[in-house]
Amino acid sequence: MKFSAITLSYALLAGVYAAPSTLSERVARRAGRSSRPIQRIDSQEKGNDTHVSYSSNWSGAVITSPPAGETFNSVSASFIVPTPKVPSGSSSRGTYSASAWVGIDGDTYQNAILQTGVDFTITNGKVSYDAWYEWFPDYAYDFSLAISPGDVIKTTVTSTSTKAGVAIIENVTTGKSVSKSLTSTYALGGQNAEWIVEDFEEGSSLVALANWGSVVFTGATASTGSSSLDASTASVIDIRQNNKVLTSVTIDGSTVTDSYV
Ligand SMILES: *[C@@H]1O[C@H](CO)[C@@H](O)[C@H](O)[C@H]1NC(C)=O
Ligand SMILES: *[C@@H]1O[C@H](CO)[C@@H](O)[C@H](O)[C@H]1NC(C)=O
Ligand SMILES: CC(=O)N[C@H]1CO[C@H](CO)[C@@H](O)[C@@H]1O
Repeated sequence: MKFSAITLSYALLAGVYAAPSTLSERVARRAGRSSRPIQRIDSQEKGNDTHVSYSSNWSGAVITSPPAGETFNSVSASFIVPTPKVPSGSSSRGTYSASAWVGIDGDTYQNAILQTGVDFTITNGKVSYDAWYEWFPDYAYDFSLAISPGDVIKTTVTSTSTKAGVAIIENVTTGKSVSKSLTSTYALGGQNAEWIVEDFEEGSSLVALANWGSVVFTGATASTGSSSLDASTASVIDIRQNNKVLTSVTIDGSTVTDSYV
């Protein structure tokens, strides 16, 4: 972590929680924003044989190991950008966020994550979005892309080696896309493929979680050099905070439905 970034995080913690509006404010906010590896709480049986894990940070679907002898090198899915709402019982003043993304690693393999997605935020009734890419443990960086609720976007991360890859967000309606080639000294293991809605970290605490309704990841696929898998072998993760389960996730082939409940 860079010293300037730490200083900035403390500045953010000191109470600058207004909605970022200028580019420099957005960049400043982004410097303290991070999508993190999963923080597991526990696992238990749900129904007959569907295993669900609980996390304070992640909800969604994770394939926790690739086929024997292979590693994941690409994960993608499309989703409709949701309109975040204030959770019931919470003050309508304040900021609530969540983030939908696809990624490689970060669950059982915690050294690195290659990920891309969209944050959705409601601040004092005003909705805003940020499209981003990240190679954890570095911070997330913004794509220059104006996102609106109802947009259909396709998110893809592909590694070209353990330390290089590309993040792509495509507007499915127009076929136009933004992409960023990335390198890192933190090698990917290619061990996990995931489709996640996250309570991400800003400064050094989790953002207050927004009610995102449902994010439906369609065409959820993960590839290795030789296999293409859908999400049907993935495990379900739900967010649980203060002993309350806040999400409901179902998997049907290449469709992962992640709802705030
Ligand atoms: C478990 O399986 C039995 C037999 O197929 C079924 O009747 C029951 O509803 C299932 N329970 C759950 C919680 O899915
Ligand atoms: C995608 O394209 C549609 C149609 O031009 C546009 O309305 C929408 O804002 C675009 N969304 C993004 C994220 O580029
Ligand atoms: C509230 C909470 O448990 N937050 C955790 C989210 O995940 C990060 C990274 O694993 C942890 O550092 C936080 O404690």
